[in-house]
Amino acid sequence: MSALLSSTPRKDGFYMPGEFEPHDGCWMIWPERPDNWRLGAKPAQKAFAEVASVISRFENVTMCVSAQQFRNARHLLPPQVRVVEMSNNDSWMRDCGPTFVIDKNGNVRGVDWEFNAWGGLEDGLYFPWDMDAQIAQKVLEIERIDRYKASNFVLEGGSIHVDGEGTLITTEECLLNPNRNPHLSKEEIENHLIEYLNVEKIIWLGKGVYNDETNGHVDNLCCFIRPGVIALTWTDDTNDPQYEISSDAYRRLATSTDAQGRKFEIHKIHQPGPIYLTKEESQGVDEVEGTLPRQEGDRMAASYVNFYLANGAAIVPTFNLPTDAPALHTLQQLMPERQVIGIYAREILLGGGNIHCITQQQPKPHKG
Ligand code: KQY
Repeated sequence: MSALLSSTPRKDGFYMPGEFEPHDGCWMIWPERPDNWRLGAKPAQKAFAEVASVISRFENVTMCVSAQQFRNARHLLPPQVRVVEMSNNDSWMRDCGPTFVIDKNGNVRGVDWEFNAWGGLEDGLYFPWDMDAQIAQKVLEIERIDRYKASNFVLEGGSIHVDGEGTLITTEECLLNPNRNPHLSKEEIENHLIEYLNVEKIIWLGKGVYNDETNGHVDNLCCFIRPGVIALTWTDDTNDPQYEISSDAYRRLATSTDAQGRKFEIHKIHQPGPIYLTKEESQGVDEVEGTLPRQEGDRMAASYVNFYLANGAAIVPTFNLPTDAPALHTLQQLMPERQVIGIYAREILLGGGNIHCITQQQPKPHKG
């Protein structure tokens, strides 16, 4: 069974490990809504299937799929990917899935945050989001993993990164946005992060990637390669609005130390593009009231650092651009212990996120 716990991870000695630590597996949700994914989500489904298929070479993958899509997903996914029926509003497991926490005795538990579709009724990306809000609990029920409910605290998994050694990075643009937790002060938000992720030090960056519809999730801007080592999306073009955003993040990271007192080693990963939505792409999306429209010429929040770390691999979005090869090369140099694999991910980007946003790791608990 999956018990609802009334304590917090910190009180019980549980903490969120770094994504680079060993996994039991990876969770994803199958895309289908035609008001976010063009052409009835067919191209996106192929891209999601490729991501799942590649990750499944390295660790277990479970794809959560609506009843209507079960047969289609089962057909498009390789047999080693487990397909389970689960109602959903969209396909962003990073953000509506559970955050897994572990302890030193080999136990794993899950945190179930409040989810409001990136901004609720004020400027959320779709309505309703009730089925997405139940995904974390359902995943934990399937795995028989005990659950902490972070009531009255809205958080998406993509808005935080941890190093598993006491450090958390996030952005002010997202976590201090009044469309998430207007009832909480910055200090109260920090206290929730400390209690539910058991971190010691929070590093606040300013804004996320330019025009990111998540209000600046940190997982599109930068990430931990390992403790003390960060990959940061970058541009040298001083006329690009991303320049000031990335420069500010660089300055803040360079003048900080982590929870262990280390200075960060920061690696710049040059951004793709800029990439803009084409007329054909825009016309393929069913425009409906209440969902963020997709318009020709919209600049998309493309970044190579929105990658997923699987056991022994890094699965990196690519865009068929000249910037792909240098990004993959730099990431491979930074992670010689992993196979760095690029997947053409424009169709995922068109939905508003990328490979990290559609995946959620379940850590392998370890003893001592
Ligand atoms: O990037 C993400 N973490 C999620 C993006 C959601 C976009 C919904 N259209």
